[in-house]
Amino acid sequence: MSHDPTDGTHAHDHGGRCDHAHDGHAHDHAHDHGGRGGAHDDHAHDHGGRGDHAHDGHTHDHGGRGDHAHDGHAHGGHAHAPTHDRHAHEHTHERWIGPGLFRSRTPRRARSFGARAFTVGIGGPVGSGKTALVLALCKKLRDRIRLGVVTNDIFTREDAEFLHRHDALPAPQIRGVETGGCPHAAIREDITPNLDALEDLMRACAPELLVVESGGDNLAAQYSRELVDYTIYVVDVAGGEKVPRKGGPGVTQSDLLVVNKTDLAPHVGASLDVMARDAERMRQGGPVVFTRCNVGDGVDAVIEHVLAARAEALAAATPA
Ligand SMILES: Nc1nc2c(ncn2[C@@H]2O[C@H](COP(=O)(O)OP(=O)(O)OP(=O)(O)O)[C@@H](O)[C@H]2O)c(=O)[nH]1
Ligand SMILES: [Mg+2]
Repeated sequence: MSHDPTDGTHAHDHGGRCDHAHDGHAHDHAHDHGGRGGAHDDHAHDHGGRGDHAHDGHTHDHGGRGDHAHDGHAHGGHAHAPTHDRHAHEHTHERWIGPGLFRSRTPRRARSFGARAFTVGIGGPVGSGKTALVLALCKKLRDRIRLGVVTNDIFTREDAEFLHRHDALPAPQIRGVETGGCPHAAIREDITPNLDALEDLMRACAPELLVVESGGDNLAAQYSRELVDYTIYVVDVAGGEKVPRKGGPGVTQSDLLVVNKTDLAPHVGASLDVMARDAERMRQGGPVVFTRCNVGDGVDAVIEHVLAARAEALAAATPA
């Protein structure tokens, strides 16, 4: 993105990946920021979407976080510094008033699942056990339903390679995306590489259930509902008993919270009862599953939640 502070206009490049058309308009449009590059209260947009969002004189979706002021110029979750290189994603972060509530989280979008199967997003902090959960899901589900998996890493395809090495699925059913920048941008604001990978998988193997693993990130990361139909947020006990009560939208608004590495509780002085109580309170009773993903414990309960959500979504699917 370039920005001219003298006249307050800037054009968006979105890291070079958004040169695609958005329902008839190209996304490298210029905005007039009224000479100060600041208040965006006259327009907004959802950079998570590449399809059906309308720039009709500037409606936009900031991910259900409600009205907020844009300092600098924030786009769907983070405020950009005035100069941007392709991947030097220098930005300051927007302040949210709160982590949001489970019961008022953005609902799943009604859609047809022909072009892209029901999609589950797995997020969570670095090393919490996301890939271990993906592997366990693959092992337990692959004989029941055709799966496709997309992993995200910043500069490698390490997680995809790990899944290949452990024979999670036949090789063509696993793709790795190098996000090149903030992992949360790839699941929220600039989801095109992930959507492309998922749609490629559909063309190649027609999975009936898709899983996309985010790169490890912080407690504020959250998936766009345009990318995934169901969100799982994985935290781990080793991060400390406090993690569920610290909140963050992943903890409060994910469809399912997974608390992994229960075996490590005695080693870090964590009480699973306290974590369960805090999670229950923070999530207004939303579902929480305790797991040991590396050995598969608790993963059957995760599968039940996922398959129930998929069945519900398919029953409500719109025609293709
Ligand atoms: N003790 C224990 N270790 C686990 C468990 N689940 C995963 N691990 C280990 O934790 C480490 C990190 O697991 P990953 O699955 O790679 O974590 P991740 O969230 O995918 O990590 P990133 O993708 O790098 O953010 C690995 O060494 C796993 O073997 C568990 O339930 N208990
Ligand atoms: Mg991983």
